[in-house]
Amino acid sequence: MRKLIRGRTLSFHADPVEVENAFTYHEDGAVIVEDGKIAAVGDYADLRQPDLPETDHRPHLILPGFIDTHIHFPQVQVIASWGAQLLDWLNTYTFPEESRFAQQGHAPAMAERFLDLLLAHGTTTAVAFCSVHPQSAEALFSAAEARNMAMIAGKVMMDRNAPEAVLDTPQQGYDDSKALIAKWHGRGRLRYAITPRFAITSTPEQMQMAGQLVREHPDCHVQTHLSENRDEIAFTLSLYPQARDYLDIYETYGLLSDKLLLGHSIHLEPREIARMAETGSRAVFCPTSNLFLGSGLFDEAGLRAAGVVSGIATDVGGGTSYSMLQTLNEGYKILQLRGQKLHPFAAFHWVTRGNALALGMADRIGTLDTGSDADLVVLDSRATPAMALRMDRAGTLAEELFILQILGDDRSIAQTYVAGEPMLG
Ligand code: XAN
Repeated sequence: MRKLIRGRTLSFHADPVEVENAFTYHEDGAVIVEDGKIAAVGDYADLRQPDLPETDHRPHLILPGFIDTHIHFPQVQVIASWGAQLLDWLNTYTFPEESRFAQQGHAPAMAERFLDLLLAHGTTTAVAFCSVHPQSAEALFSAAEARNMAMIAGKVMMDRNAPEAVLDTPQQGYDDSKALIAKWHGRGRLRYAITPRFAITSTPEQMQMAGQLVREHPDCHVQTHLSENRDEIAFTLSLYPQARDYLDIYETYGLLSDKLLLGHSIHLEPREIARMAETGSRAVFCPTSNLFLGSGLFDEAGLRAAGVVSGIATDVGGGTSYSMLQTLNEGYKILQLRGQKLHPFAAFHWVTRGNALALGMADRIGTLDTGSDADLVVLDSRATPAMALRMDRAGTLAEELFILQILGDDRSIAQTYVAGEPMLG
């Protein structure tokens, strides 16, 4: 089935540093979609064809769908929990909540709500932590498959320092992950992420098993957390006294590669930064979470200068919004506190092509290039009275993007397409 989607198309095609000069924008543009892929993008006048069905989104912008590189599916009912920093927050709210995913029917119900929320916020791909229970990953993969979404997910492996109800064992964690990989990895648009939660909740025996999974499945992503909070780092190092630093634990067990996504990566030692750059391991900036949990200020420019590739993510439910626009808003402010500037072109590059590059998937998602998957977001820059008023004084595309970046949220998502199919309304 071939169809045309009309609007102001915007897509990026270079590294973030060059991004101000490396985007393609069509004021009266169009995307032609065929069999879920982008068959062409360009000026409407050049692409229109008699008998081709058309959807007209003018004056809205059409971008590649947003990519969220770190989010916790079983935390949909933890978001906005009061008064704690990371370790307290995990013990008080998060682990008890994740234990509910053992209950029959809970994970499938939450999976539908979770994906509804992602799509309502313009997110078409997410890299998700599930609970320790394999049925939570089963539920998320099934629901994502039904919507044909490019979802990356994994059940957390965790065998200590949490309530019994959210613990596995090294062998169980390995066996469950292995079975999930066999069933879901590479099925349609789905991919598996091997997911040792973080070093605090995995014994050395479990880290060993995680390393074995990584060796056996080098094409799977790997996701965990690194250096989010000072108490977390101190506790981690007390559990692994041989380690040179926090990253060294993951290195010892063979987890470091360009498939590894290290959520937070805030309080890093120079050696850790150098090893991340050498191994291609990714840092993932989670601004709303870092502010909400009082964790610290991510050093985007420092990591970039050192050669570390960074993704950006919501980290719901430590994060306070599903919106990648609100994530950019808080990200802008954190970088201001660091004396760094997040230019709107770099920001929109980051949540589309930049995150796709961080995932090694920029040939398929995060772009409007011909041949890539037709995952799209349609953005309304005048979605609220405050935005409309501000837009009346905006003269450039950069200004418009910045208004979306600072004031936008799910109200600005006019439509979300997954593999060419409209998912809202
Ligand atoms: N470390 C974490 N950090 C966070 O923000 N959310 C979590 O669920 C988590 N687990 C370990």
